Amino acid sequence: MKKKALITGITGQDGSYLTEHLLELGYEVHGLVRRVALEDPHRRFTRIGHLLDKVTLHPASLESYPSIFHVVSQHEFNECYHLAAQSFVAESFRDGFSTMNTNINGTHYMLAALRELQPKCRFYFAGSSEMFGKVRETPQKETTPFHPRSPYGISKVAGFDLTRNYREAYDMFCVSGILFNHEGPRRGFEFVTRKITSAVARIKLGLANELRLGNLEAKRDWGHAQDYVRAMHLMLQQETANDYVVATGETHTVREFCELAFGEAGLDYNQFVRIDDRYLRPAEVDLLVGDSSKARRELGWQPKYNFPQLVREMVQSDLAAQRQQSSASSNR
Ligand code: G4F
Repeated sequence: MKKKALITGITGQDGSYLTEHLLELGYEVHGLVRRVALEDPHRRFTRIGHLLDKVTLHPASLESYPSIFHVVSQHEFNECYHLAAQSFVAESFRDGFSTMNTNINGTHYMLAALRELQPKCRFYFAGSSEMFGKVRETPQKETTPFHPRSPYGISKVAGFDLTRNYREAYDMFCVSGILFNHEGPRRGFEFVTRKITSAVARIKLGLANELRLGNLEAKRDWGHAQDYVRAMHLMLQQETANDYVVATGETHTVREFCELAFGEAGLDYNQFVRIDDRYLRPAEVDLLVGDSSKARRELGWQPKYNFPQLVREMVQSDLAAQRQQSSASSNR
């Protein structure tokens, strides 16, 4: 019997990599998507366009319990990966209310529907290193106290607590992955890594001459999303439900990312990067670096990509895409 997985956020970076991984493992994959996305597949399904004939998509909204209840009542799922969220930290400062509504209620609705209809379905919650915020110790691990610094971080702490509460109160197999930043060529353009690598490509091809950024000294533990989705799956294959930190254990500044990314294209970042106060945050998370020894020991997980490989792949992919776009428009 094929295992059935339900993924919320299937159209995102992690959702698309996780879908590929589960399909390779022989799963039947279902995804929860907004109805507007189904009506605009060319624009909304760019990351899963190549998978559309291999997955089943269901319209539902994280803001509507009945729509989630309906999907969960239609199929018997073995595993549910709840990845969907308003995940851009800067946006959560602009509209904390909708971030909280979507992220907290959405998680609660998923858990409540599963408890009601399929309490045996294993549940994965996409926790975040943003929960550590103003870090109390370095590196951060599963026992490090949370001190979130943004509405987004607060919403993820609430989701983490909800997940643990369903595990403890209803004896459900519910786990949280505390994932540090994870990137790749499918990363959204609003996040700093992709903002940098896409700008490098435009600058290299003479289509732009500067890149405006905020805090260059912020430090992040950046891994590759393809590595991190393997950890999500492994967490749901364990005998007992447990939470895990997933991280590389290395930290780099945004400045270092710039240096490497521009260098990959033979450019000097000093000539192009400008500081713009608009990209500074009201409260910053200065330093993140994770200790994933529990995941490595218990899940047997380890990343395949290192930092320079991640940066290289992102820059090369953006250069190729930009070249293709430029030649397509010059042929028109
Ligand atoms: O790429 P970012 O926007 O990611 P951030 O805030 O660390 O959050 C990401 O990782 C979390 C896991 O730890 C996820 F939970 C979350 O959903 C998201 O995926 O910013 C990284 C750093 C920040 O310190 C930011 O202040 O880069 C700094 N930065 C400097 N200039 C900038 C910019 N970030 C953005 N997005 N844009 C800038 O111009």
